[in-house]
Amino acid sequence: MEAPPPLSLRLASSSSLRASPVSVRLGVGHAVKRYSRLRPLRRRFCCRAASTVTLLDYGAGNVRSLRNAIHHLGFDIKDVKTPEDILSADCLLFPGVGAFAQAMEVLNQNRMTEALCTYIEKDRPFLGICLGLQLLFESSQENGPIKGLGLVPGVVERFDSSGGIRVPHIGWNAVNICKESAILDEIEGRHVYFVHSYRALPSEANKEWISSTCNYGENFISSIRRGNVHAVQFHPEKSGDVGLSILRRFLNSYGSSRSGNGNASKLAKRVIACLDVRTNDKGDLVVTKGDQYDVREHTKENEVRNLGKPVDLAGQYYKMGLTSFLNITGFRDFPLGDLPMLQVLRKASENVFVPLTVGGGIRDFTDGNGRHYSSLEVASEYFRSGADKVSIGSDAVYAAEEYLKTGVKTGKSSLEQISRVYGNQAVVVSIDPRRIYVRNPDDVQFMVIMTSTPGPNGEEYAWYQCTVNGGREGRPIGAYEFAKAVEELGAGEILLNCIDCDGQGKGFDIDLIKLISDCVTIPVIASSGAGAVEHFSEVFEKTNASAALAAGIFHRKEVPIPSVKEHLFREGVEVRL
Ligand code: 1PR
Repeated sequence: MEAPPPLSLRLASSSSLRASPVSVRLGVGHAVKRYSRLRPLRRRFCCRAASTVTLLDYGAGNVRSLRNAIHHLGFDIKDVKTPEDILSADCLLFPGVGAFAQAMEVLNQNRMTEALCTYIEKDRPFLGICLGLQLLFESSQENGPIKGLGLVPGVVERFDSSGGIRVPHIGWNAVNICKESAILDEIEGRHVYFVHSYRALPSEANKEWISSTCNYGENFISSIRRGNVHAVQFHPEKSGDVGLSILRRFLNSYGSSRSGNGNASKLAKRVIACLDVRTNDKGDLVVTKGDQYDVREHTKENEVRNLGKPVDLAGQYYKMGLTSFLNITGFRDFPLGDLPMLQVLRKASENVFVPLTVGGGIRDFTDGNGRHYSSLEVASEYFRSGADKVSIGSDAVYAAEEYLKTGVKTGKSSLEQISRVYGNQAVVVSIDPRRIYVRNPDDVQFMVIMTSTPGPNGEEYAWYQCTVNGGREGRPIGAYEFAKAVEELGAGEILLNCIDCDGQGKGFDIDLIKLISDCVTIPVIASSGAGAVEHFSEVFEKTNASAALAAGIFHRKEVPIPSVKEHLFREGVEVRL
């Protein structure tokens, strides 16, 4: 398999993948002058006439979702290859996923910076998304300070988690429209999808630009607009129908409007459907479901439990919520050789406009021909195939063990490599712990808790042992120690499974989820054991989980996702309906 191109405009491939750490030392003040040269509002341009949208894809993260959304809305795409492609664009989209420094390095290396500024200063139709908004500001503190395009006054800084908010800001949140923005007319009271750790704050100097703010511990800038120049911090291509309407309005340059009538007011709790995917004995890729991780039917044939086709189920879940794909045998396969899984992802992402997380087998790998692949290459292929976030399981356990032994961040682990290039918001760590009962807390060196479900011999204490390879091998590290270590190594979110509860339908392991969600500042997804809608309100009531995941009850259609959301709504839990 040809090495994926490095983080650069999809011009020509080159040999080495690793983006060299960059930081451009910032001289103060000169950037500010730029925006004052912006010409005042003159006339509104229209993309519809063009029907071809120019896309500035600098190769980081999941731009495939935006491509799918643009095609879904009936437009063709022209990729930027030269600065002239920017200047001659009728309508330019600039999606930015990943890290600020890398993005600026690629723009500077490809002489795109000047062209981009000129295009925007000419008030040409422009829509920046996420990093595509942040790069318009003077600079960012992300691995910096790093100089930005300097078109909008202000510095992009990390959310302040000292007040207890979890960073990254991941999930569905509401925006407050503060000026007529044309493309945002329909989102008042609706949830849109955010995934970021850095944000720009409103100030006297940039207030004329701001079209909406969002509250997450503080009011930050969620969109700007000036004339035909728009940019949003959230991801319209991942915000379901509301997001598609924003893109449609920009591409159709506004068109008819109707006001939003939602209930959105703050960051919503997320409900996630998980598809555990593997090949069955016939070699077909199926959605399976473990019974405490045992995915084989307890029949004479002992087949792999088959609960449906991945793309079909993903398509069904799209309308209702978020989806995760876990390639549960990725630890023994080589993911880049597992074309069926990549094809499933590409196919599923064509019609799924909510975030997709994909995991399984992400690690450095040497194939049968002795060709070495880095975990960054594996993750890049998942992102290019439509993943918004990648989930790392076994490889993160080994990295944490090494880190706890040496106390040194080598920067070489898959976790560190991928979060450095794509941003920690794109990296989930999946934990597969098993509950181990002990008579006395001093019996083990790991964090032990008083358990609310006594052991088989009445033990009152338990610790949670991490496992690898799909629960097949226990490791000398506790879930508590592991969670804290991976947060330090760059994880942006934790998917907290529980082997004991998996597929049991008796509810989430509240003890475990409370232990972990109280010891990290990144979002935690509760997983394993959901059997009824009440289990979801219970976990949000009793723990600081930011999301709750289920599999069996959704695949077997025992509990429809909408009924979970309606129940949570009735219980006063903010959810995206
Ligand atoms: O270790 O990086 O190759 O990743 C492998 C990934 O596959 C990990 O995320 C690991 O959690 C997952 N995995 C491996 N083996 C299994 C298995 O089931 N035998 N499934 C497995 C993990 C657990 C949950 C499940 C919940 C909810 N799936 O995601 O969906 O327990 O189920 P429920 O609602 O029915 O109770 P690597």
